[in-house]
Amino acid sequence: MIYTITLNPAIDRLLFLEGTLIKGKNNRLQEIIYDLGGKGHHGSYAMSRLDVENQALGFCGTTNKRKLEKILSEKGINHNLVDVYGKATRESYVILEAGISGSILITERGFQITNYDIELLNEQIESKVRTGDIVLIAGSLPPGYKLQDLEELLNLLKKTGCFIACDLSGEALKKAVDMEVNFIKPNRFEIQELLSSENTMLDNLKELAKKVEYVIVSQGSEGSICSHAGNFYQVTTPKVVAVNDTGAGDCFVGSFLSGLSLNRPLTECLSFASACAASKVQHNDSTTFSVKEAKILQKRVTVKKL
Ligand code: TA6
Repeated sequence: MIYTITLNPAIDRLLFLEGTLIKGKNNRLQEIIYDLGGKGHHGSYAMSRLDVENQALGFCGTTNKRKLEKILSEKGINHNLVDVYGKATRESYVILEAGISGSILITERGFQITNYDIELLNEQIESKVRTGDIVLIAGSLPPGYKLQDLEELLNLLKKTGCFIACDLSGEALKKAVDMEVNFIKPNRFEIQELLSSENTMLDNLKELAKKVEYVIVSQGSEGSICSHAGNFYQVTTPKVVAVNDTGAGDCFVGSFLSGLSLNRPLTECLSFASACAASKVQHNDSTTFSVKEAKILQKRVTVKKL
């Protein structure tokens, strides 16, 4: 079983502009669409699309709970979220300019979490996760959720003997590395910040590989580099016309972990995840990708052992 944990959930509000974003001008909207937000939720979406059993865990504000629940249900995501009373799940703004590739993402900080909420979530996780499960913790930490809380959660997961994947950043990512989780996905800047900006990226990766079983360094349109079991792989991204890149990294992680859970060879997990993300960026919302399209794109992905 795979569990995803989204500590700081979101609802993505996609703002489609009539033209391009210009300061000092009234930038008119053509359309607004709501979509799932939050990195763990997106991971769950990818897994569900790939028919890999998973459950989305984490927090959910009660005041707009119906809105998030509706999106989760529409997307077919099995979930069991801890209610945080009197709070609203944040909205993230994804701005899409007409005829311009990519998106602008603006996020709120999220609602305040109390020790009581954290206890409820930890209890739930403890009762569900078993040896051999995969647990993905993804996205930012909400206000009130301290590094110490993350450490407690990681310790709790370690005790179960599950595979721990973390798509975190900043101090939270550092903590995940210190605690030697099984998977991380820093970008090329984060890996330098984690270790030393004077080292080459590959040297830093070699250093990280001593602590973390799978490290995937995302390099945007240049693809990614993965380290595992003493080997290093350069993975390309098929060239496509990007419409909305929001959620592409999450789609990669969800698809990659799906492949691992099915015991697929690493090179196949990497090429398929890269293809799923390439399919995702061609769609205009935060989640959609086509499995059929990904299978075709996968043929254009190369995975080269370095
Ligand atoms: O990666 C995309 C996304 O999950 C968006 O859906 C958005 O809501 C945002 O990231 C949240 O990121 P954060 O790092 O604040 O958890």
